[in-house]
Amino acid sequence: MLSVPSPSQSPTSGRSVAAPLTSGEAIAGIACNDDYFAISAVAGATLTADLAFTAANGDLDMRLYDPAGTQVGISDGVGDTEQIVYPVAQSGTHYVHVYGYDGAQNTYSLTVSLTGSTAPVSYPAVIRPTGGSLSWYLRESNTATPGTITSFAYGAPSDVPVFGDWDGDGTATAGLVRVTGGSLTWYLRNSNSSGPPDLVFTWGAATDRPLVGDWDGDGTDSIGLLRDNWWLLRNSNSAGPVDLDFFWGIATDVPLVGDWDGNGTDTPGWLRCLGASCTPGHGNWWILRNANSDGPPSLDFFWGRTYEENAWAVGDWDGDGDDNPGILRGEWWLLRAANSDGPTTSDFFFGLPTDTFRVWAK
Ligand SMILES: [Ca+2]
Ligand SMILES: [Ca+2]
Ligand SMILES: [Ca+2]
Ligand SMILES: [Ca+2]
Repeated sequence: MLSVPSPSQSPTSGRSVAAPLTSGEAIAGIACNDDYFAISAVAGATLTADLAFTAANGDLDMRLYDPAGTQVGISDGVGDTEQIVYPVAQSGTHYVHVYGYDGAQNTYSLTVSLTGSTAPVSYPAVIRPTGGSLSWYLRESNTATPGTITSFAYGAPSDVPVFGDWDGDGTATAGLVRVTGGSLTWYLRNSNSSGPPDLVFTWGAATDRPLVGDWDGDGTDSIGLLRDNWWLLRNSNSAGPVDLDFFWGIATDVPLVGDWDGNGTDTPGWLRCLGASCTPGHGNWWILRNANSDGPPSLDFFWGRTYEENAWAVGDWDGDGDDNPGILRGEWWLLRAANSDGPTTSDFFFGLPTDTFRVWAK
C-alpha cells in the first residue's frame, strides 16, 4: 500500500507515486496517511469509487481528482462507507485519494469501477487500387487473429484515402481527397461501404497535404491542410475559412496527428530523422505537441528504425483514450500502446507492401 507521509505534500507529488488500478479491482489497504490510486477513464464514462471500513476503528474519507489535478469529488461522511460517483468529463488518468480524518488510521477496501462510454478503438486499414476503383480493407483487431475484415470499393485509384469520424458517432469512416484543377475536393462518407459521398466540398490547394483531426475536441473529426510546415485547420467539414493556423515542425519531417494526452483534442506531431544515414521523409524521433499552436514539443521519444520503416500509423490501439505510435515494415504492423520508447505491444501482417496504410476506429 502506498503511503505519502507528509501532509504538506501537494496532491500532485502524492499522485506521482499513485498505484495503478483497473476497473472493478478491489484493493485492501491500510490508510496510514495518504493513499493515491490512479485509474484511466474516458470522457462519457461513469466512475464509481466505493470505500468500505469500520468507522469505529477510525474515520476515513475519499477525494477524486481529474487529469488536470482538479478535485472533482469528495465523500467525507462518518459512516462505514464512502462513495463518489462521477461522470468523467476529461479522458485521462484520474486519482482516488484515501485518507484518515484528523490523522485516523484504519484498514479499508476500495473498489473503483468504470461503466458506460469507452473510447473508440483504432484498427488498421489498407487501401489498394483495383481496376478503375479503390478497394478498402478494414481489419477489426490489433492482434494476430485478424477478426472481421470489412471490404468495399470507394473512389478512384488517384484519390488520397482518409478516415475520420465526420458525424461524431464514434466510427471513423472513409473519405477521399481528389485533385480537381488547382484545388482539393473532399468526398466524405459516413459509412464504411460503397455508395455516394455524404459530403462533397472543395477546400485547399492541389499542392496541400490533407489532414484530418478533431482539432476542437467536440467529438467530430474535420479537415486540415499542411502547406510545408504551415498547419491550416478547419472545425467544419465544408468549404470556408481556416479556423486556426500555425507554423510547426520542419517540412521534411513526417507529419502526424493524434490525441497524445487523451484530452479529446487532436494535435500535431512530427517524425524526424537524425543522423547521416537518414532518408528524407523517414524518422524515428517522435516529436509530439499537445496544443494546436506553435511552441515546444510536449513530449518526444525515439521508437522504430528509420532504415526499415515504410509507413507510420497513429491510433488508440487499446481504447483508453490516447493515441499511440505504430510503424510498418512492408505490411508488418508493429503497434505500441504508449507514447514512449519500449517494446512492441502487438504486431501482425495485414495487406500488401504496396498498399496505402491507414487507421480507422470504432
Ligand atoms: Ca462517424
Ligand atoms: Ca471537431
Ligand atoms: Ca490531446
Ligand atoms: Ca491508447
